[in-house]
Amino acid sequence: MRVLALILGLVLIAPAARAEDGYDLWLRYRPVEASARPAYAARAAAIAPPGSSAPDTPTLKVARAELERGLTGLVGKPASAAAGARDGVIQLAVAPAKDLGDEGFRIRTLAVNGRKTTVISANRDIGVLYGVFRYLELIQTRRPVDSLDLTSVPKVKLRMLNHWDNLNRTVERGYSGQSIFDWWRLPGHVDARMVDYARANASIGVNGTVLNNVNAKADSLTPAYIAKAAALADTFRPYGIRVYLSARFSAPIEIGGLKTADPTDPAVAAFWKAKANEIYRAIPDFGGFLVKANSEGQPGPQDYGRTHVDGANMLADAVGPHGGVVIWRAFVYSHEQPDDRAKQGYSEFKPFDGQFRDNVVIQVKNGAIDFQPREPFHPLFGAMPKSNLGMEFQITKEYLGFSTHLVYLGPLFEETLRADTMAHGKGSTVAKVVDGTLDDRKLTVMAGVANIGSDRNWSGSQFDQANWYAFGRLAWDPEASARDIAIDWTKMTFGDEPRLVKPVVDMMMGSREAAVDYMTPLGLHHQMGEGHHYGPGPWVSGGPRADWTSVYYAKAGPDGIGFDRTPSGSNATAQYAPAVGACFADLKCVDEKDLLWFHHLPWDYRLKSGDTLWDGMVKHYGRGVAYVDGMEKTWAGLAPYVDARRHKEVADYLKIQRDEAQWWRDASVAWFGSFSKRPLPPGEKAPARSLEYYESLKFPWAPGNGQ
Ligand code: GCW
Repeated sequence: MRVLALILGLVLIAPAARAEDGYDLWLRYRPVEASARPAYAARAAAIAPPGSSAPDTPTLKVARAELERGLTGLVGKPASAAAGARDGVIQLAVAPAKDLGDEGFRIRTLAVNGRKTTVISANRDIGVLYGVFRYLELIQTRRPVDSLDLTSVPKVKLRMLNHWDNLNRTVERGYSGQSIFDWWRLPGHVDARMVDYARANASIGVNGTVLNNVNAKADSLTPAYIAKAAALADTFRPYGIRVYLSARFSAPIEIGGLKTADPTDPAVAAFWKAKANEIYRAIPDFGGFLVKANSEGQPGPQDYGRTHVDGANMLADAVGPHGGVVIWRAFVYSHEQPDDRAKQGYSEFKPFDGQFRDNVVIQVKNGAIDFQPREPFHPLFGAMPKSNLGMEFQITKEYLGFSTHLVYLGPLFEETLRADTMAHGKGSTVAKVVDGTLDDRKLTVMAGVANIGSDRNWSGSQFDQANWYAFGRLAWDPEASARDIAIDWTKMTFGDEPRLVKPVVDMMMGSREAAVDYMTPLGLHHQMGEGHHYGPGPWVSGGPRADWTSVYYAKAGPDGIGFDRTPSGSNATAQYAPAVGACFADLKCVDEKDLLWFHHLPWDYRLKSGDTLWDGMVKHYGRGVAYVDGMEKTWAGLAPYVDARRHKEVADYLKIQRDEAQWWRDASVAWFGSFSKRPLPPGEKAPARSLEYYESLKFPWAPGNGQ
């Protein structure tokens, strides 16, 4: 009897207790609450069957399947329109529309044959798929769908993920398990997860993916691996996603039997042409090559006394006839170059403006150093009007606490995109460089270094999914608002409970500033642990090169702290438009958030708050820790609104983050205090342990560091 009761009990509670683990991402399609359900159900009662305006292409098939799946979850299984539904039919249509381009869509409520119908239309089937995802998002975020008239066209042409995934399934700077690309079993077996990967990306408009690490192996270009990439391309194609490969510049030597990879050597050019032809035979819509050349030890044209232009154009000529592109990274710096590392990308690329082929894009990191918690925008934005210039953001949080810190990157992306380069006067924002409108460029790119891995929750943490999502939304519209995006994500990910949405969004919105505060406040940068970049390491010095050390960037000493990039220092400020550079160089104008990025200042320098620089720094660290404290408390109070498993995972991570924020604060205060030799401001606690203790910590197995 008792056993029976137990079994019965388990059966009864099972549906409610169904654990969510984050696998469904923002595409959960859980039932709309009873009060709102009938209204949505009435609008979405039936799906029109394929017809002449929407033939059954693979993309339209998946669009219909997604619509059915979404509606079934949200409001109940839709009927087939042919079965005589009256109002509330949803119809997909491919029809010419001048203003929609290749990928835009329109969603309108119209009377079709006397029936109130929602028509999702586009020039091409992929636009329809994007429209379907948007329509489902409208319901998921509880917007009215009664009388719709909505048009959306992506502003950036290539919206792509860059996977830093290795062929052995390790992921450089990956904190969410192994690579999701199972190279060994491909092409014989394509994991079902690849379809969900494609769905998720299509739902946010991502239309390209680079499958392998920019620190590339030539093996990716061998026939066996081309076949593997082709199997992925076949899987992704219905979702509008093209595959790209990182190309190792020295591949002609490693797999082509040549003695050189000199781009001006005809045999080398012939190798690449033949290689491109071979790839396009297997993958007719192959996107092209991504190249990291002459950077951090990677081979490149400079090995032969040639230039970035020689290298990029030679590859561009190989893929050009097939419609492919070459994305050439501007993340270059050399240890033979003693100049401020922040200046090297600009110095190397700016002189080549106008010399790259039309199908070359120069991909520039958001800032001039390396994906720091905060960087001023890269000076190349706005400085190369005659070249295609793409944005590279890092979605994976190499320098922002890995996947265990809750740091919503929307505000970081937004801050960079909204920054004004002043290239053509006020309003010349980075967003306008990226979307091509500033200099009328058509081939535009926004890339994000992926944070996706084999973890069930894809991104290593529930909240890191928001960074993937926000990246996609901002690539579609670089002028979108990080807060609006956070609201949508939260509703879709955790549900439309107002008592949950507002606190979660508020928490997310301040989380990046908090990380800046507890790691590198007031413009400090690159103070992380050596190599793996885990935890604080402001004392890191020595080693093969100065610009891999923390002391190079902070320049702390008895006299003060900060990197002088004004005309009296490295003069990096001169790489910006005059008005921007002058402001950065001027203590009265520069924003304090960038203070120590541009200035070396005495410990007693007065901040706007009236605090000395030293006191202000200590307070910033403390503020960051306090913010994480607050997040922990807020989240604990949200337990009633979040399923237990995801709630616990987030709570565990916040505890880790709280401890690590404190560690960052204590270690930094201990280290910099050894130079400032000033007391802590009143009320601030001394670090818990000695400086020697913090310096002694070693993390040989920190994730994301292996090849
Ligand atoms: O930030 C640095 C990373 C490297 C990375 C490099 C790059 C792929 O520490 O791991 O290498 O940037 O962007 O090329």
